[in-house]
Amino acid sequence: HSEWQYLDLMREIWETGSERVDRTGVGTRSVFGTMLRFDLADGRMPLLTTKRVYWKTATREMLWFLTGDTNIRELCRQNVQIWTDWPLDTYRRETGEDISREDFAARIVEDSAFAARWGELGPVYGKQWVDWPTYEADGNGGFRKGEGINQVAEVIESLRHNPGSRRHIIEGWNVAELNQMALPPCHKTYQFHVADGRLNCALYQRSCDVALGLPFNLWSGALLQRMIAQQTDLEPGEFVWMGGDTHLYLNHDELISEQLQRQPEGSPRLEITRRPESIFDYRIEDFVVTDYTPQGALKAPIAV
Ligand code: DHF
Ligand code: TMP
Repeated sequence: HSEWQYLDLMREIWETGSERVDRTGVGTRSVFGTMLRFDLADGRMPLLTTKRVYWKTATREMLWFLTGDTNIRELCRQNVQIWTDWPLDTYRRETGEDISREDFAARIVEDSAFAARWGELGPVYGKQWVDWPTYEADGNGGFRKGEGINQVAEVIESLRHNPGSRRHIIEGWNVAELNQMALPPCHKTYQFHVADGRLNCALYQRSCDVALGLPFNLWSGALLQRMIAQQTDLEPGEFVWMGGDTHLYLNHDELISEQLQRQPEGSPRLEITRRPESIFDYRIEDFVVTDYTPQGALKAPIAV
């Protein structure tokens, strides 16, 4: 079962990882340079069965990336709270107000001016993926903004017209704009590859929270691959995930010991029930998961 790769990685990090102080102050055990591989044939997806993974939440996030949006308002509207903690942290620090997460998310939804002021993550994934900024000479020795680059649309074009290319890349790491981002991209580079009529995808993730982030990242990366495969009339091939600093937070100890006692069961499949006009026209109803009967949810605190 392909999920053993995830569990083995978790065990290896917990048992042999180097303990290091990290940005959040929580502390991690970490190994550097890791790889997991999943075959997406027959609709199979890297969706963990040893705990419940909220794949609809992750799917809503992926659809939100594809719109180019970088404000959490649309996510909060759909009751997706996976990005709320970072703007909330900034709000609490800057105003000194001890607002609850629920009240903060409600205000983001109700009050558009509040959302514009406090809900913005900066030029993160969505912006870089579909509207990477360019600059051009204004003729007076200065520069003006040029038209943004839609990397997602361009990769789909290049997969259709030049499948043999080794340059099918979507990049999130815009060096010039990192300081404006709430969090510099973790899943930073996607590369696509066509061989034998199949679309392969490699994802490089510079930093990985194995207990909370990785289950989402595996699902979402494979989901993007499936949508692009559908749009380019290719069969889904292999999904190769590569991690830089691959870590477990020390305060996830209970989740880890519980999850490592479980065994993978069943192989969930994803059906995409419609073929939208373009990669930008998918809706949440288009995705149906079958054969998913996960073991119980496991909660753990996220390091902000
Ligand atoms: N920071 C850290 N420290 N770890 C992350 O994984 C992370 N991920 C981010 C932003 N910053 C991060 C974006 N992705 C959850 C999952 C993914 C995610 C953010 C948060 C999360 O909290 N998952 C919980 C609850 C899911 C839910 O309530 O829907 C989980 O149990 O999977
Ligand atoms: P860092 O910017 O200091 O590396 O912190 C980012 C943390 O968030 C780190 O624990 C990795 C985690 N993370 C994921 O694992 N997956 C994600 O998709 C995101 C956004 C973050």
